[in-house]
Amino acid sequence: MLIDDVKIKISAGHGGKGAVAFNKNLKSLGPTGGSGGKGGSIYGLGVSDLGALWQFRFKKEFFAEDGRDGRGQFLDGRDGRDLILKLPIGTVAHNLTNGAEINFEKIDELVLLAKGGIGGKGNFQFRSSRNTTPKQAQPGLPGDNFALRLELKFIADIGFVGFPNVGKSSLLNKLTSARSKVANYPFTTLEPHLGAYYELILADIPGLIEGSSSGKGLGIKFLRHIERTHLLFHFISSESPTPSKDYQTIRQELGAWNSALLKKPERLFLTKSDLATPKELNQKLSALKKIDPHVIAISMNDPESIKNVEKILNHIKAKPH
Ligand SMILES: Nc1nc2c(ncn2[C@@H]2O[C@H](COP(=O)(O)OP(=O)(O)OP(=O)(O)O)[C@@H](O)[C@H]2O)c(=O)[nH]1
Ligand SMILES: [Mg+2]
Repeated sequence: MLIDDVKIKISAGHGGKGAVAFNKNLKSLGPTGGSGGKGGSIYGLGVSDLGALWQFRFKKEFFAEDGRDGRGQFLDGRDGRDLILKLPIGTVAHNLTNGAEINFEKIDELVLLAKGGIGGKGNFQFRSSRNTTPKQAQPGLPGDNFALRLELKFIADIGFVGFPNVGKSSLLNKLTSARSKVANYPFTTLEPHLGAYYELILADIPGLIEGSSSGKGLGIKFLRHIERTHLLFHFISSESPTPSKDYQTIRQELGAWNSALLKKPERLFLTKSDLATPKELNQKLSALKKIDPHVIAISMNDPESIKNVEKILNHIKAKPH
């Protein structure tokens, strides 16, 4: 199971206290209280492992170490150790406490999430010509603590959408080295899958049905994974008696999630063309041409049609958005 939406709490370390201490040596009286160490901060680190949010499945609270207190004899407290949380690229960290949003888009990118509190000054820092025996020291300050929602949105170029069982995963597997499960029943794909066609990342997502937006089937929450794509590939099976209606149904579900999905450029494909007679195929293609004049028929059993899909991808690859 892919974890793609979790809430956690993070608390950076508290700064250590400054010390009040004096030299015990009678020849050199004076303040010797060291300062407290800084509290550890919490950082997010972009990683390629899309399953990295799994670490938050049970553990929900994360703390960085507190700074140590200062001591006498000029001993400053040690800084608290920082904590680094690995987050898959494509993660949006929504800070539920202050409303900020941070996007993790690059591998190895380190971003501060919560800053550790500063340490208090010890009395040595308060010495002056007027006050050679200061008795004051500061407490350390608390670190930032926030509630975070970590939402994974795949970074893909093209999103595959359509009813279940129309051949989305079959095509992904054919075009890329992905191994998305394929079977002759609806809702085979339970989680989004990515595949790379050269530098283009294709995202195969679970099938949609009428009412997905109100929770039918697998629901629509996985549509978040194609929110950032540049383009949608919309697949309609030639087994369907009503291809144009299928198209509208899927569009309605997409719009219910986020109307921005409806503004993305899309390409239509009439799949499983080997299962329709040439006459039926022509009828269905002409119906769909009213929606996308470039619609093409494809079949896993027709290598020429797969080449046509590759041509489209090569064209997209050559003209990045
Ligand atoms: N005859 C024929 N069968 C196909 C073709 N493409 C896919 N299939 C079969 O159709 C069934 C569904 O294919 P999938 O690729 O799993 O379909 P999907 O759209 O990913 O389905 P979900 O994951 O349930 O949304 C499988 O049994 C495939 O072998 C095709 O071009 N021709
Ligand atoms: Mg599938």
